[in-house]
Amino acid sequence: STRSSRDSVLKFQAKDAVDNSLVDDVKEQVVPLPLVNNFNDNDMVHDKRPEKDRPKTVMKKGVTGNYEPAPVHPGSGPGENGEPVYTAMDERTRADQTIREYGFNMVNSDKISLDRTVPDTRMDECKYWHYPEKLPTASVILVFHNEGWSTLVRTVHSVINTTPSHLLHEVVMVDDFSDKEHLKDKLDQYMTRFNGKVKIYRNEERLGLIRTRTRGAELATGEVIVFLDAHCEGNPNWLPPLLARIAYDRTIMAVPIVDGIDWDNFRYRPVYTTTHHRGIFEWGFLYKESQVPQRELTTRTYHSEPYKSPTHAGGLFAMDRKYFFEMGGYDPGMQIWGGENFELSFKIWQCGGSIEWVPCSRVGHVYRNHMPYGFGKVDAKIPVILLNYMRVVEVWLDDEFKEYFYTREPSVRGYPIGDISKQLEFKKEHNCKSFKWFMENVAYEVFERFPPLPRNKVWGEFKTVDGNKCWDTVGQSVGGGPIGAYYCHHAGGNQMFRLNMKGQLALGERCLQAKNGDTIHIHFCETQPQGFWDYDESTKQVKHTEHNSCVEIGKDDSLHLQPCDSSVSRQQWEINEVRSW
Ligand code: LR7
Ligand code: MN
Repeated sequence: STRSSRDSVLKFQAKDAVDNSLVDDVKEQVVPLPLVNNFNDNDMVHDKRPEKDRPKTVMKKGVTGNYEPAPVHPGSGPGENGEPVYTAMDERTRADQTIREYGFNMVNSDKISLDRTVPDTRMDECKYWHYPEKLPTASVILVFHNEGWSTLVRTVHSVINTTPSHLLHEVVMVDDFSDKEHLKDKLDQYMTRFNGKVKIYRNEERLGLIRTRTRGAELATGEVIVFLDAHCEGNPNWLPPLLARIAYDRTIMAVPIVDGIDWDNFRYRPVYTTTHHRGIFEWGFLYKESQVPQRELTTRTYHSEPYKSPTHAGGLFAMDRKYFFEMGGYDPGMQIWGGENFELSFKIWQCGGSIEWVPCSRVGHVYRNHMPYGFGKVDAKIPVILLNYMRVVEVWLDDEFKEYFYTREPSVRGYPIGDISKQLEFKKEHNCKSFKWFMENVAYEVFERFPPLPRNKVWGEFKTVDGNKCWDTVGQSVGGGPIGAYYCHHAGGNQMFRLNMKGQLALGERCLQAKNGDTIHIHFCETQPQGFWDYDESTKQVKHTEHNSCVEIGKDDSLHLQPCDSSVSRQQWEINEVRSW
């Protein structure tokens, strides 16, 4: 599937050169924090105020920060301090049912206080930042579709408990046409306890998360909009560091570090506590995170300072509300789920703004076990996520880069994606820079990790010449058993392979390797897009040039490398391009 996933988050080996040592120096040090824009290009900063007129964030070592809350002491109930909770034997059936329904173990979630504490996972330095006294107010926007009760309501409690009340203008909840009873009157009733601070709006049809967020932004009246998924818990003092960046320059999208919360036991699990990571992508636009290059980190004085990032996961970020609409909001042609993070990111960067990840702002997000909901009525003959990616690619990428995407996702090339003239017009009017500029100046590590893809030699389903069996992952994933063949379903997915001009044979972002010169297994692709595979159009054989052997289907539908013999029909493969439209 094309879901972005933390499973495939990239972790580079390079060690951070910056030491995250504890702050033990009580001598006051005042260092202004405008250090982030190191571009020569002055147009980068939309905010034209001279440096001296901008609200300052300063480090005062040993002096507790002005927004720093008093430490909260964890209660004694289940799940306090982000500890895990467990399911008893007699709860198992009901717990499993909630997991299927929500992707979360709601039986465990229901045991945890709606006001539970989570561990402070910030770097120690974070307690000593002093943010501007005057910060813009925030509307926290939570869009939701058929979310479970306690995870949703705990998000609201957490937002209220972990933000300064004078900065929290409102919580805007937008119900994306949920059909669960607990999300109707019961929810309205419940939220009245917050005396109007929490507002609930409802869609009259399913709009999907992207359009629902746009609606939330339109309904919001705070100066800054902060989007969170509807299953989050804030770390201490997460909001002011985001607002401070926007106060400094309203064209900055400020992104918190997203800690993990377990879908089953709700353990709060910190990520990246000493090293810095940022959002990138591969050429199929699967979202990735990788360690921030030194080139970026060395522009900063403190290890806890914000740093620039090419993109973000999508769910959690803060933006000046007017600036969001000046940027056109999200492309209204994108549907339901996926790709909107890239659209907004590329648009912001290429049209003069910037994205920063803010290490002192941390928010936990419950990663689901699986996506429990369908996408509803969708106007597309290809997967909606790919349609969304195509709109991003066609508007924001230059031709050479578009080609890498279509090499990676050949089955959608040429699919009509609807009207993008407004987006192209926007790009022209705002004098937006090229994707090449973005790649060279912002996302410069992407090419190191994901070099340009050689063109495909052949792609599609690999079918036996007699019979209707196709190469199939047969449920195997990275590091697992051998792939085999199965009845052709002509739907692509786990039966769609690509062989490129440099001999690499891939399925999605994964590659095929021969094991012991015999069976074929799936691995993450090597950085260099090359390999030992070849296809002989005349004999229809798939060859492994290193082992000098050919892929043959066994009587049991297993795949093996055997000495090449073009008279053996079990070594002959028809390769048919597959399209869903
Ligand atoms: O049709 C829908 N309508 C909705 O209102 C589908 C979803 N939603 C709501 C849903 O209830 C939730 O509050 O939208 C929010 C996000 O949906 P999730 O939680 O099912 O998405 P996700 O966490 O699996 O996916 C990530 O990618 C999405 C699509 O691109 C969004 O950008 C999500 O916000 C994003 N989540 C994060 O970035 C969290 C952290 C990293 C990850 C993954
Ligand atoms: Mn989510």
